[in-house]
Amino acid sequence: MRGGIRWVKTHCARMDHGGCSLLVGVEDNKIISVKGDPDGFLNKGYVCAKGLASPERLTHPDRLRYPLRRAGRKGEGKWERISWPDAIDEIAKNLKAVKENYGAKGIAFCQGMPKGMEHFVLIRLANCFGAPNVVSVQDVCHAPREITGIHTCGFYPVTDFHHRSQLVVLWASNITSTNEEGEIHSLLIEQIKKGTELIVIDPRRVDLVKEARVWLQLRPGTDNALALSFLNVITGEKLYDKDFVENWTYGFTDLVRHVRDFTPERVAEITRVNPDLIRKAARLYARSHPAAIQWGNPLEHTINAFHTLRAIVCLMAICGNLDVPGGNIQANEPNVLGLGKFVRSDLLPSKRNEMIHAHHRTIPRLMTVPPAMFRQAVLKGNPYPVKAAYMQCTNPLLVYADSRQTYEALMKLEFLAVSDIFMTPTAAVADIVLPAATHFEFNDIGHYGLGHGYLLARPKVVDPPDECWPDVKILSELGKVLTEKEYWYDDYNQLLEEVLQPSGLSYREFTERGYLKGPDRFKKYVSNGFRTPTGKVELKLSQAEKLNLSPLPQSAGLPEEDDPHYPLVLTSSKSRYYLHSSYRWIETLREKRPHPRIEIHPETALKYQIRQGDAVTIETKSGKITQNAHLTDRVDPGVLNASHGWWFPESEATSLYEWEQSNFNILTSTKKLGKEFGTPNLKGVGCTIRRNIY
Ligand SMILES: Nc1nc2c(c(=O)[nH]1)N[C@H]1C(S)=C(S)[C@@H](COP(=O)(O)OP(=O)(O)OC[C@H]3O[C@@H](n4cnc5c(=O)[nH]c(N)nc54)[C@H](O)[C@@H]3O)O[C@H]1N2
Ligand SMILES: Nc1nc2c(c(=O)[nH]1)N[C@H]1C(S)=C(S)[C@@H](COP(=O)(O)OP(=O)(O)OC[C@H]3O[C@@H](n4cnc5c(=O)[nH]c(N)nc54)[C@H](O)[C@@H]3O)O[C@H]1N2
Ligand code: SF4
Ligand SMILES: [Mo]
Repeated sequence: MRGGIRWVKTHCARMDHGGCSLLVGVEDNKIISVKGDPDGFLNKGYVCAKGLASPERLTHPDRLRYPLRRAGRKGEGKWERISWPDAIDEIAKNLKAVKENYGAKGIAFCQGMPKGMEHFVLIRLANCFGAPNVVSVQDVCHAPREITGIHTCGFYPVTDFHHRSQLVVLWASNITSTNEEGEIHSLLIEQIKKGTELIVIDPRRVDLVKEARVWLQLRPGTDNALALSFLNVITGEKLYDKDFVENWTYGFTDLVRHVRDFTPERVAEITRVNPDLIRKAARLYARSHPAAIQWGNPLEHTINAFHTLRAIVCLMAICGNLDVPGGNIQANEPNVLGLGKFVRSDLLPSKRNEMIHAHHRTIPRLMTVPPAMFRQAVLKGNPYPVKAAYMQCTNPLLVYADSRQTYEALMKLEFLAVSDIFMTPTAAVADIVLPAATHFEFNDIGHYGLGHGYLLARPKVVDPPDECWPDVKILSELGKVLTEKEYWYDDYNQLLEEVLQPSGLSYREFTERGYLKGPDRFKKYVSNGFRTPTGKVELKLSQAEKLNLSPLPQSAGLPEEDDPHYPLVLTSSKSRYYLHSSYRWIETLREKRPHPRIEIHPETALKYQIRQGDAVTIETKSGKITQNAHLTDRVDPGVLNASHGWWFPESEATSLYEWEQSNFNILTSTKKLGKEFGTPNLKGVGCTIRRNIY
């Protein structure tokens, strides 16, 4: 019997960090419609193309539906269907064997962008199992911003779009495409309509440049020098907030002396930005109150991430924009279970010393292994061997810098299990592939642990098909076999109740409310001081020596030396139609962006005899790939913007879905890594191009 349409309110997820409230129409266990919820706390009715296409993930005919065991050589594309008990057994048997021979540190638990509670349950499983190595893409995604914030001002300063800003700086943030971490751009657009001004710092003329008072079209990978130049102008012209600086900062005179050399003229040579524009932007930021810096992900794609981000937090501080409404705030979390307790860090107090990267002396607060260091452990046994990995929600063959090194590492692992919703190049070289249930198919909590001060309800809307299991269930079942049963529940949904318990709400009550938000409280430092060793914003780090860090933000100039063989400067950005390497197989999205494209200025195209749509070889010192030319004056003639995350799900399994063909990370390298976070240079890489001749 047909039941008619039922509308369920939930939040979008796993198409980016998530955040938009959605109204989902369901009929007979099938989603037939998705709409933006006008009452959405973050989106006010907005929904993007990915959100609208998101139910197609559930029903794609090629979706993984049963656990698979490798039946041929690694990567040969031959599989046999096995039962869940057999899959769990086989994973447990292999992980236990490695633990016996090499210790639990010989196993890596790998996660991509955190997508929901599965991320934290994975860390819990690793802790319960005694395994210190959770590998994550955090080295290029948020860890540098969060940890640098904590060292400098005691918290992670997030943009407050919920209160009026006089000015917003979009610094390496293409918010109308990426809406990252729930900074859904509709909130910003509302503000712009009411008169909020904009500065855009981006090598490309992104959508919001048309609304901007100033656009700094810098050379990719040079934000570091630019930020120091802002500090030079603002301190030199005494445009800072004097009361704040006097009462709440440490090391101001040292910083002033330190940035004296970074004049706009000198920095213009590095950044290619006109010195007068640098001055104009710095003055505008300093004179606007409150002003917020929406700082994006490319700031983390450099070996100098720590210094760049330190300089930017110093800017927020000296201009009096920290923890004020409409500035960069310390979001207050709702009353739910703390992360440390949920992930059971108590069970593995030795983790800090045992983690792979502790041996490389990265910044001590970094609790996940940088992927480059994980691969060194697999390939060279440095600092000790890693022999097996469990991966969920990630596609390392596309998303880690230096894809060939990733390939070698994956092939060398003695055992690899991958949980995904679709066969990917990474899953294709695994020993066991697990069919995950995905968003809309289980109860989940969004934005837990992300530091934005709210939790979003993502109640289940439909049942998963066939034998797809939510990751949290898979991890719980593995936990019961690999670790003490007492850490797990008969019903994995209890893990969600555990998180919510301090709030006094059940999961059901939480979903009725839709979201939980911490209180709006600002300028907490007035009563408590900043949570740094000096109680002030540490423009100069008071414990730099102890932590093996530079006390003041440094500049290393260009990300790499100019090389006449590679005269063009390469960067990349995320596509509004995809999430990293995910979802090239969703038809309605693929129709919108069928090919990997590289943005080339028409003058440059002419010089290299390239026409619109031509297949073009892009070559760096590390390798070469092919993408299709898209001629546009959005980029400077000296700069190219390529697409990240491309593979071809429609091609042969034996080619690993042509993982090498257009994959941006074939062009990147891990030879140089940032000392603090193990981050490679992904931006500002020297390259050359030519038209492919067939
Ligand atoms: N549609 C979509 N949304 C996403 C994602 C996705 O893959 N697709 N990924 C999600 C994730 S995990 C993240 S971390 C966020 C990231 O979201 P964003 O921070 O917006 O990241 P990007 O798109 O990489 O880059 C943002 C802008 O920086 C510019 N840029 C490139 N190089 C440089 C540079 O060297 N300096 C400066 N100043 N700007 C530069 C690019 O031109 C681009 O316009 O988005 C999230 N949302
Ligand atoms: N050169 C370069 N490299 C980059 C970046 C860049 O800008 N340039 N960006 C970096 C950043 S910011 C990030 S966050 C990383 C992203 O790194 P990843 O998070 O590894 O990226 P994705 O390609 O989105 O891979 C996610 C995988 O999860 C699967 N998946 C989706 N839903 C589920 C689910 O419910 N369960 C399971 N088990 N699997 C699911 C998808 O099918 C997909 O294969 O890449 C980083 N790498
Ligand atoms: S912006 Fe993000 S959260 Fe909103 S609908 Fe699109 S993918 Fe979903
Ligand atoms: Mo990310």
